[in-house]
Amino acid sequence: MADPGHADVRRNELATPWGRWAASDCSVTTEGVGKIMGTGSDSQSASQFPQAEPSLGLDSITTLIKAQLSVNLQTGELSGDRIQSTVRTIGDLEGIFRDEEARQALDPSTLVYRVQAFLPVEEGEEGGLFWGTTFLEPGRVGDEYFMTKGHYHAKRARGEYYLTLQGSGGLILMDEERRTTCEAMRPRTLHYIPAHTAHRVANTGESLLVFLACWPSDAGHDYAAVARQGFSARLRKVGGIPTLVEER
Ligand code: M6P
Ligand code: ZN
Repeated sequence: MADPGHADVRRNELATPWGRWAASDCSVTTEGVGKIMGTGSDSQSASQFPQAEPSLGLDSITTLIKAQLSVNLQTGELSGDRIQSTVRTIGDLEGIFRDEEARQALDPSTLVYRVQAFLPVEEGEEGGLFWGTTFLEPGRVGDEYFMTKGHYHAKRARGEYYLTLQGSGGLILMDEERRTTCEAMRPRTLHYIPAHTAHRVANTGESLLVFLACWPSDAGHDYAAVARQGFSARLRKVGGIPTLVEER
């Protein structure tokens, strides 16, 4: 038997000093002081729940604030209230890729990515946090990997976190001096996007790239600044290898 307070990931159970929960039985809520809900007789109130490792071994996390969100930690899929879904196809991404002719040669209905965003407060409201999942398909336009549009935050002094769930890719970051860098994304990599930094993600793998994101509700998206000048480097397949290539 696992030590109390340690998650037995292999068996997908969470052991606590007060009993065990199978992962599928569990959800976590932040309503009031919060409580752990289980379907079995092991249910306990959160006031008794220890701080250590409360989420290890869980398949999903649920939060109840003004609205409810459940995150499937295997697939990234969100469910609950106030979830906004956006789909971007090849046809929507004019002017984003380097090789516009190659983009036009593709079926415009080809899915490039979709985003689910949990917006518990109004967009633009100060003090809230948004949560999202991006599902980015594998593929290329010419030698450039499928990628998100990319944006600065409209309020430049706002950062963001990305956490990769599935697949492999590159997080492309560009500061206001147009210096571009890239961080490798693979399952469980956590990425801190500093304020004043444009960000976009490219899928460099052969399978779906899924990542979670958390950003301030008053950050906003400034796509226009990126549309005007683009990023100063692009992630391209060169000699079979994902390579950050500077634009001339
Ligand atoms: C992440 C977050 C979202 C963003 C999405 C897609 O989920 O950063 O705010 O909308 O990625 O990126 P983009 O908006 O640049 O297409
Ligand atoms: Zn952002």
